[in-house]
Amino acid sequence: MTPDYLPFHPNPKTPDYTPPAGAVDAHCHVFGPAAAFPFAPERKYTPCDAPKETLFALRDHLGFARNVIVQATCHGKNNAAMVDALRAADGMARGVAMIGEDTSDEALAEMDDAGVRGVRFNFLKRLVDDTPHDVFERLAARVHALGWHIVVYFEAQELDEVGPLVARLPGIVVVDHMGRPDVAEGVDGPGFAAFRRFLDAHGNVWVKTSCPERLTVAGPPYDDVVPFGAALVEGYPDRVLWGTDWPHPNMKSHMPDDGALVDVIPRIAPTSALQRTLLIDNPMRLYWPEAVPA
Ligand code: 0GY
Repeated sequence: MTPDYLPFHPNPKTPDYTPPAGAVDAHCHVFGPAAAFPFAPERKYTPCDAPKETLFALRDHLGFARNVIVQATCHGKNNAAMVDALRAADGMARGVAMIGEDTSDEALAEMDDAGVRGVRFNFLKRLVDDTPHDVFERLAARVHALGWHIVVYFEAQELDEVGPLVARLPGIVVVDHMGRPDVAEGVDGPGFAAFRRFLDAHGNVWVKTSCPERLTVAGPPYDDVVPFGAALVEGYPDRVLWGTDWPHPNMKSHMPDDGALVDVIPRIAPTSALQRTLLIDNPMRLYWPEAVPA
């Protein structure tokens, strides 16, 4: 099976920035290996294999302790590769699944046992076929009952369409990749202002300050994206997460050096207190609450 986008960086640098001990990479994926975990027939892209062993080695190399492994569309609603990685991680990984109405309560319970703590609703038309909003609402009610949260992936121009649904979802809702702003508009542009108003209005909505590599127009070292991440960390310190997005599915412009991505962290979270909140306190509250002292 031939991948139809760039392979992940073969040899990421050691970051100049050292994350605090216990840091969580709160957005990454595992893909395949296809021989064991075939990709979904309905997928919109074919990734290269990105197995759990490589993810765990990268985690150690970058100075992280834990991973949140997010189901990506290339595996569809078959969460087996992600669950296999969770079971191999010795409690040091949690998962976010993709499910449908045909996902049984038994399957949810099994995923919960493996460490899944959320579901992802993907609204990107280039990645998934449309799901009616009432289906998402029914799925949200089912997983809310398990204590899971919801991750949503949409682009800035879809906020008007998706925002009302997101506002109705129960519990914590995490928006992927800063809400995918149009960086060319600048941090004071109308799209990001609308996203910030949405965050201001909905205190249960969190945001991942991830993916400068996807959002940038200028390219590395992502100077044009830094103000967006910095505004979110400063404005919503208790509702931000950070992740590598390794192995960067579907990246066609350039493949980031994961070490260089880590070096963006102190530029968006300039104090050690903010870095601790972003990399430890927030993700631990969401994914390992049992390990957080009361
Ligand atoms: C990401 C981003 C992308 C892919 C997916 O589920 C996915 O296939 O999320 C993308 O293409 O923007 O978070 O990995």
